Amino acid sequence: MMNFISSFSLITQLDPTDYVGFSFFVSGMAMLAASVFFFLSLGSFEKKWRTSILVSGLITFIAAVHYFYMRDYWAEYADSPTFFRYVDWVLTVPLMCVEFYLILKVAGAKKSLMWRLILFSVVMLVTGYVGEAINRDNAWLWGLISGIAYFAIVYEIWLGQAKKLAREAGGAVLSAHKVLCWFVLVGWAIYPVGYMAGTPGWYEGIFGGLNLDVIYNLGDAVNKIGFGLVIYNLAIIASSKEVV
Ligand SMILES: *C/C=C(C)/C=C/C=C(C)/C=C/C1=C(C)CCCC1(C)C
Repeated sequence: MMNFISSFSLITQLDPTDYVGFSFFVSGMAMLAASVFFFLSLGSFEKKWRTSILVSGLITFIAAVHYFYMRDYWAEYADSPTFFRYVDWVLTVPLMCVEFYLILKVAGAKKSLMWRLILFSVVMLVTGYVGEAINRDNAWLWGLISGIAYFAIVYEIWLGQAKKLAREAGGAVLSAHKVLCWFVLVGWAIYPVGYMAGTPGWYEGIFGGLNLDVIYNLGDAVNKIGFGLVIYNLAIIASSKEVV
C-alpha cells in the first residue's frame, strides 16, 4: 500500500536515516521559524531599525524557500543542488552586506561602502560557483580567487572603512559590528571547508571525508540566523535607549 501511494505521490519520501536530507530539512525549518520571529517582531522597534529587521527576516525567508526546494531536490536525486544553493547565496549574502551598511548609517556610512562589499561578495560567489559546477578540474584556483574576495570583505569590515565608521558610532552599534565581524571571520570560514570537501584538489585527503551539503547547511543556519539575532539585539538595545 505504501509503495502504491508513493509511486503516485508528487513528493519523494525523505529517508529518515538520510542525515544529509535531514540537515536540509532542519536547516529549512530553523530558517522559517527565524523569519516568522523577525517579521512578527517588526512592530516593536523604532522606525529607523525596521529596515534592518526586515532585511534579517528576508535573508532567512529567502533561504527557507530555497531550502524547501533543495530538500526535495536532494530527496529525488541524491545529488547536491549546487545551482540553487548559489542562487540562494547570491541573493542573501549581498543582503548581509546591506546589513553592515544599514547599521553603520548612523555614523554616516556611504552607499559606496555597501556596493564595495556587495561587489566582493558577488565575485566570491561567482568564482566559487565556477569552481564547483563548471570548471571542477581547477576548483583549487577558483577557490583561491574566491578566497581572496572573501578576505577583501574581512579586511573591509575588520580594518577598513567599515571598522572606522563602527568606532565612530560607538556603543551598541560598535558591539554589534564586532560580533558580525566574528561571524564573517569564523562563521563564514565554514564554507571553504564545505567547498574543499566537495571538489577535487590537493586538499581531498584532508576534507574528503566530510559532506559538502551538511557543512553548507550548518553554515547557513548558524550565519543567517546568527546575523539576524545580532541585528535584533542591537535594535532592542537602541530602541529602548531612544538614542544611538
Ligand atoms: C547565507 C550564506 C552565506 C553567508 C554564504 C557564504 C558563503 C561563503 C563565505 C563562501 C565562500 C567560498 C570561499 C571563501 C572559497 C570557496 C568557494 C566558496 C564560495 C564556498
